[in-house]
Amino acid sequence: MTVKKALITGITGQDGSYLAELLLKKGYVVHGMVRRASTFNTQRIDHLYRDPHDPEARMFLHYGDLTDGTRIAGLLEQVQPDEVYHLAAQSHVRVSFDEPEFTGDCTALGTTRLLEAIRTTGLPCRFYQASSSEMFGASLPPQHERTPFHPRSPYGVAKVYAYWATRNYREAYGMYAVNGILFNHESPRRGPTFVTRKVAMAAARIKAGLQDVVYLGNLDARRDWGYAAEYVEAMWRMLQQDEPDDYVVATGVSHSVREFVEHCFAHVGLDWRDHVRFDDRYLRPSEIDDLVGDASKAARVLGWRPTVLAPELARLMVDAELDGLGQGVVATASPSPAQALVGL
Ligand code: NAP
Ligand code: F7E
Repeated sequence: MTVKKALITGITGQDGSYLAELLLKKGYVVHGMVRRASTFNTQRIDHLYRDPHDPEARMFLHYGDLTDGTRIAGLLEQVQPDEVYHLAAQSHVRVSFDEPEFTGDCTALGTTRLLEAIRTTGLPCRFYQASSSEMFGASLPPQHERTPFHPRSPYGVAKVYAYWATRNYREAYGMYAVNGILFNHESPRRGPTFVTRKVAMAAARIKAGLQDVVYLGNLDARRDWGYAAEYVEAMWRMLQQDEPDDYVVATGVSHSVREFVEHCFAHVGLDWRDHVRFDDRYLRPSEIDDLVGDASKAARVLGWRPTVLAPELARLMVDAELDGLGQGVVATASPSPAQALVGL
């Protein structure tokens, strides 16, 4: 049997790390595009890495950036993947209001650069686009594949562009290109400036006596939070179908930020009201009030169903933080000035 080759952009991110694990377990050879940084940015995949000289090595990393189309085309020629999972993006909604131009370049045009590179190299590979529930924005829940888009952030706007670019390449060139429209999904590997991880870290650190309060913004927003490790399975299934199509992936249940906070603090026996303070710098110029995904198509066609819902997710994320603190991983769990800048 021939071994399948996958190229993952964003392999160093939350989803990229879980997807790399999944594909390696399925016997794939995995290539990942990594952007150059002055510090190491591979912590989430270090446990998967083997020296490329090792005959057992099946994961290979390559430098590349979404803003560099020439490099992307060269990488595709070199790797010749069967499947491309395009997960890289400037993915922070709040930051996208500060950096709308870069977000558009990276998150919107980056997708066109990849699609165009696939088209011009003529590779018969399948393409997955990491689309987002942020595209639905102000459209009322429950949101499904036919719900109109009304994005509420530069990030959402960029993802709508990338969604349509993916559909256009499918329709215009017959490419196997799909959109996975994923609702919020979280894990202990979530970036520390997203609200679930920020709150899980704070609950654990407050319990351990390392800090006293955490500053948050809008507690009324409602999100449909699932578990990232389960969502990458849906991505893979989308690329194994006979025909390319787009799918919503979600739990179908929403909770307010306040409820998520309550779950995290209750898990460590604390009353959140004693420890949560408001800071308006975490508000967004325009917000999304309620996202609830209808993933019935993914259940029907892909056979995909989530099992971890928000209350369990909150507990598992807090437990992971407590474990980290128990093992003396205080440095990584401690907010730094740089993290504070981007909204921790
Ligand atoms: P993440 O943790 O923020 O990871 C983003 C990845 O993109 C990282 O590997 C990052 O590299 C890379 N990246 C950023 N800018 C880049 C550039 N200019 N060139 C190359 N790589 C770049 O995001 P995630 O939560 O795993 O999400 C994966 C994808 O799904 C993203 O496209 C996101 O927008 C989308 N999405 C996420 C959710 C969710 O709830 N998590 C929901 C819907 C859609 P560094 O590690 O060097 O920063
Ligand atoms: O915010 C509110 C905030 O930053 C969730 C990305 O993965 O999911 C993610 O985007 C909610 C918002 O995620 C704080 O206003 C309150 O209503 O965790 P978040 P997000 O904006 O939903 C979508 C689907 C993606 O595609 C994105 O890539 O929480 N909130 N207080 C806060 N949010 C943050 N970050 N920090 C706070 O202090």
